Amino acid sequence: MNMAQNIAAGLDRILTMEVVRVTERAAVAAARLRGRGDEKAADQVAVDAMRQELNRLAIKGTVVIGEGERDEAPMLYIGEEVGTGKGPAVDIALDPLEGTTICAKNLPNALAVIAIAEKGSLLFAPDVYMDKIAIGPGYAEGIIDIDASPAENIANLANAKGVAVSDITACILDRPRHAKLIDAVRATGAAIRLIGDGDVAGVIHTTDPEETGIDIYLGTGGAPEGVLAAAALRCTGGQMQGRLILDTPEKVARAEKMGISDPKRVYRAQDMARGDVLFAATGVTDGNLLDGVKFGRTFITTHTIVLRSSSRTVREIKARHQDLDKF
Ligand code: VTB
Repeated sequence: MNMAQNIAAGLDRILTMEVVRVTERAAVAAARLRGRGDEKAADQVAVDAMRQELNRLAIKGTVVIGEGERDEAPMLYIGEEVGTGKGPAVDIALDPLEGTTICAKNLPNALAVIAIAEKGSLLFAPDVYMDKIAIGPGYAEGIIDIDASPAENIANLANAKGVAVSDITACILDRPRHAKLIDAVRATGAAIRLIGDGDVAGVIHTTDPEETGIDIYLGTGGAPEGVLAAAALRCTGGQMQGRLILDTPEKVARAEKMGISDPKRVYRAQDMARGDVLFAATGVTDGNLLDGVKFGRTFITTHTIVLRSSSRTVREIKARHQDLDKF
């Protein structure tokens, strides 16, 4: 493939391999602080580690989903330029430690996550809540609808899957704000997996129900996490809809500043992450899809999933790191 073809095909494919180091490194750093009850410290080391590795990538990257606005996050803030500056211009969404509380408590499914897309292709979302619904691949377009009731969505999904509603499991963040949603889902006879945090993993889990036991993701979580999850679904297939919750004039104004003119718009995965997208996640703690970092006496093991939308390739990379000094 010559240079022109490579560009026409989207992101430079070599990035798919390079990006692994970025999440591996953040995951190892965070994993050293698993189960210490200190969310901030775990997040901080993950941010530092991810930034260092990111700055070695041959890209001209702009963080569009990061650790926060410039004044609240010293590193990996929204708008920060990352990479060597010599390479393709790309947008980056990242969460060096998705599930800080999970990591601090050493519970399942904490991840180090990144998505890279062509410049201008990721939704520039404010850090507000987003209402989300997602299912995995293999279903006709439109069988879920964010405006339909949970009962309708679950019935449609069960029907499409060819199972009883009672065979469906929904993943929902365990929050008081979801009390009604939880009641509505339970009333259908479906099961619920309540998660403490980590709705990026929650959405991704719908893409492999046989492995994870989760068929559908429902409820409100962070909008930045929504964009990251959408990037993953673009690569694996599956359907997602999200709507920002802009329930105060201040939030509407913040969103407007970021270019969002219709506060009620429903975004599909392909609206949140367009064009060619790469997604990588390394397990920090053990989870349903990824093992957590393992510290051996002479080596460290990491488990990463790397996805690319244009080829729909799903790579799992188990790495044994023997040069312990590099972390
Ligand atoms: C979710 C979850 C994250 O934030 O997006 C959640 O995936 C939403 O916010 O791990 P609340 O905690 O206020 O419900 C996290 O828990 C933390 O970023």
